[in-house]
Amino acid sequence: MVLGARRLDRLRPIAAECGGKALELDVTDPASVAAFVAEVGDCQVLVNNAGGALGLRPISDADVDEWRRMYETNVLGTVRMTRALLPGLDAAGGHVVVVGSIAGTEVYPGGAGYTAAKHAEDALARTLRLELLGRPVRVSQVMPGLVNTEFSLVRLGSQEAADRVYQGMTPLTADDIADVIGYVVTRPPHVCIDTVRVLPLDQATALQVHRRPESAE
Ligand code: 8X3
Repeated sequence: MVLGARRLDRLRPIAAECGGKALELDVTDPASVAAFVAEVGDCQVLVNNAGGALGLRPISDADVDEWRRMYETNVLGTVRMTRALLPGLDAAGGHVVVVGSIAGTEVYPGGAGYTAAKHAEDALARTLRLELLGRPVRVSQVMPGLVNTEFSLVRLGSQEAADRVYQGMTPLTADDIADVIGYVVTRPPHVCIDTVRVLPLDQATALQVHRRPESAE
């Protein structure tokens, strides 16, 4: 198992836990992708997990740099990694997993930069499946709803704002999503799980979330 991310200090303990190798990787940087891929060797499963949202500005106030960074990470990062590892995946009878979002099937005011990027990632995953028809490579997309990671901290810029996103409800955890990915990639070779939408029980759509009143201390 080879794990790639920008923050090696975060990655190393996880790699140690699962007996993998931790390597620095910035999917927005072609040189970083090339250096990472050169270290990978045979690849049977590629999980494109890098992504994220920046801000909640309406289109009338769009920050084009934020849009560009979201597109670079969510969409072009997935393109770079998939293109680079596809020959090996094809030879090995491999599996490409794209971690999209329910934002790839929804729109909401203030979310256009992120939903546009996730819609593009959805189009990418579906197109790849068409292009690889007849080849021994499975393509699966996992689309989570609210997962309590650093996602909202990065998007909103403060811990207080991030905490409000998950207030009064029980969000998914990173482990819940890893569990789904583990299930998807361990089916028999002729079974391709196309798309999985995974939401917390307390969420119906990106904006429709059931919240319980905070209990009095
Ligand atoms: C984010 C999912 O529920 O915040 O990828 O729109 S949600």
